[in-house]
Amino acid sequence: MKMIIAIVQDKDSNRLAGALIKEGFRATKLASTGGFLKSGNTTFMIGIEDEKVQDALQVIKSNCKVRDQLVTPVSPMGVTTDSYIPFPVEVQVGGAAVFVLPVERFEHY
Ligand code: 2BA
Ligand code: 2BA
Repeated sequence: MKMIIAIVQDKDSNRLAGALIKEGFRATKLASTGGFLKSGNTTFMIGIEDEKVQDALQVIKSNCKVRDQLVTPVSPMGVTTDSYIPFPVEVQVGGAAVFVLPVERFEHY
């Protein structure tokens, strides 16, 4: 058994949750925050049999889009000086950052 941890954009989370249910996968959704953008994203935990991992990854891949997002970097040392003008820069936020972990044991009471 494996645990898929997938961090996706909030905009894709409802569609992904619906698609996982439709395909018969069980999942838990957690509200999370990206460390870099400091904005909300959604973390899916999907406990799954080894042989179904690829199918679940395909569902994630086809329901999550890559998007560009503008971010204004914080000034050096957190202080804005005359010589530092913060320009927004564009970062590409992934469709999904996915980790597949081995599960030693699963109990369901
Ligand atoms: P929920 O996803 O809201 O599911 C609540 C209950 O609905 C489940 O109880 C199960 O009886 C049923 N259910 C869920 N998905 C189903 C599906 N695809 N087909 C048929 N019935 C389904 P539990 O199995 O006791 O799960 C309770 C909660 O534990 C779940 O809430 C979910 O948040 C989490 N969970 C269970 N199995 C999981 C897994 N393999 N991976 C990640 N989270 C899991
Ligand atoms: P955030 O940390 O808010 O990152 C959003 C996007 O900003 C990232 O997209 C990446 O393009 C950029 N970024 C993040 N950290 C950066 C850095 N130190 N330098 C330059 N650019 C940086 P993704 O890579 O697609 O990640 C989307 C979200 O997935 C992340 O949101 C984070 O919540 C999660 N994530 C990505 N990689 C992770 C990892 N190795 N461990 C844990 N969570 C991760």
